Amino acid sequence: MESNIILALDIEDKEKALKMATEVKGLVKAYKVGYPLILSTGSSVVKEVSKIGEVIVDIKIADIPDVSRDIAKNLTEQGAQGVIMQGFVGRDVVREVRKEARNLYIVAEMSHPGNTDFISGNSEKIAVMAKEEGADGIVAPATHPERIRALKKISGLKALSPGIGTQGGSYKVAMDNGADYLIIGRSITLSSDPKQKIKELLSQR
Ligand code: 3DU
Repeated sequence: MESNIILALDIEDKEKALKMATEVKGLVKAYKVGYPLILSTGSSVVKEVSKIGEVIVDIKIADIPDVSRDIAKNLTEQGAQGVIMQGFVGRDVVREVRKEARNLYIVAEMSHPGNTDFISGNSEKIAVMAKEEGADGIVAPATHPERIRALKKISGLKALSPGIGTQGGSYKVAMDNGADYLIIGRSITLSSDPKQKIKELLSQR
């Protein structure tokens, strides 16, 4: 069975990140590359990781439509198989990014406490928009698994769920609530045996 784990490569060192990616190759569905790795090593790291496996770039694009589209184009040209953007910026931005992203994942709701300040009150509308604008999936929090279920039902899209392990969410509970892919970082990357840690998680399926 194909792995449902997306490894968040939040490692601020290119050699370490590439070594980690190589070590767990075959045990993860994709690598998520975000600000920590890109800002410390340069965006060409996207291409380098993409030689090892599928890369989803998570810089949570949230700019005006034209700028957001050009960011997505740049990332796609560098080898990103998918990009993650914020949904709260609105439909016009989503439409432009959709033109340049191979796979487009839209953050509907987040895993941290401040999510309830502004985002969660609009997350259902974001999920509907994601569906209407042809996104490939939504990002929904494993820290609130009932929200994965609700937002997945509303959107009918695949759910990518971060917040497992270090942030308190559970791999099994997230899956039981409909998560299709589990975004996991530190509980794997900081483990003394990342491969074994992934195998333990996958054995809960
Ligand atoms: O907590 P972890 O180390 O497993 O990392 C989670 C990753 O998922 C991290 O890269 C973060 O940027 C991303 N993420 C969230 O944690 C929460 C969200 O709502 C969206 C993305």
